[in-house]
Amino acid sequence: MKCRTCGGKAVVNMRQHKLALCKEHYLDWVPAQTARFIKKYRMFAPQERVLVAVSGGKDSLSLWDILHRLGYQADGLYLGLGIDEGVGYSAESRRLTEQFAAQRGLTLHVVDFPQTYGQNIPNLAALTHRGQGRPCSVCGVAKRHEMNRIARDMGYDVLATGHNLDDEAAVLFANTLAWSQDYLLRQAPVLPGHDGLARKVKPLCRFYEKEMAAYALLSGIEYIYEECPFSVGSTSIYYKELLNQLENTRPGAKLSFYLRFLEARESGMFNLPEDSPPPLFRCPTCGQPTQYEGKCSFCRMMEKTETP
Ligand code: Q46
Ligand code: ZN
Ligand code: ZN
Repeated sequence: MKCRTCGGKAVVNMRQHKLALCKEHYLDWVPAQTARFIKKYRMFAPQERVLVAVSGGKDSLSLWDILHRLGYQADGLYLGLGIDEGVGYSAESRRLTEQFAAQRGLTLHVVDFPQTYGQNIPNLAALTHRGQGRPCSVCGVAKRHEMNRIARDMGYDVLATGHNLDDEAAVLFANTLAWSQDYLLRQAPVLPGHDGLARKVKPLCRFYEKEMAAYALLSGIEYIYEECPFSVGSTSIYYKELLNQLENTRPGAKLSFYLRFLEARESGMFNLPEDSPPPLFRCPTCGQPTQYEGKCSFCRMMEKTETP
């Protein structure tokens, strides 16, 4: 297999794009495509300050690397969830993230939940009796709250996450099975900011997971291979497997599922005006935007952990 650009030996063959590239040209192709998606979906302008949510995994570290290589002003935010018991997941992911930032001289903000709020995420879930053994819903509320808080307090224009095509296609599949119009409407490469809510962007949303793994590997990025132990057995992993089976027999199916959805969404298929989201309220405790009047879900959750 030969590189389409230089005719040298290809190391990556992307059947879905009918494209094979050598290492050098693959490492050029990924950032060039990312720059194209950032422009196409109007994610952010060159002078805007970007906060990248980094977990220590291949996608978020690659995203940070790409934005840095493209010359964007991108700083990192690492959230220490305190998921360590037996596995040391948080400790290792933090070490690799800090190492990545130090090697490139990048600015990294760290919020450690046990230190800042006195509880790790599994304990928070147990104390609030949410999640039935899986702390993911608590984790999601906490992460969203902290990401928005840091973006707002530190004056970032936009919050970027490393969601790839496999992530997006799995969420889309779940929302389509349930025909959840609200969720379908909220799934897009860019969610505009409003009422104190930071703009959110997903610059990697059109890259297959394996493309990002190849990028991280070929760029020599050291990342944590293990997923969070609580992701094992999740529905989203099951949907990813199903979509991979489909992709194996029909290369490109995953990408076309996602892109056709974006087109349908753009054409107004879901019948709700995207640019007029419902106005948000302000949480009286933390000042963050919230969907309903009164305390935000994070503050209500934290209240339950206080001993009377
Ligand atoms: S939500 Fe659940 Fe993830 Fe939080 S507890 Fe782990 S698996 S990290 S994306
Ligand atoms: Zn080449
Ligand atoms: Zn609040």
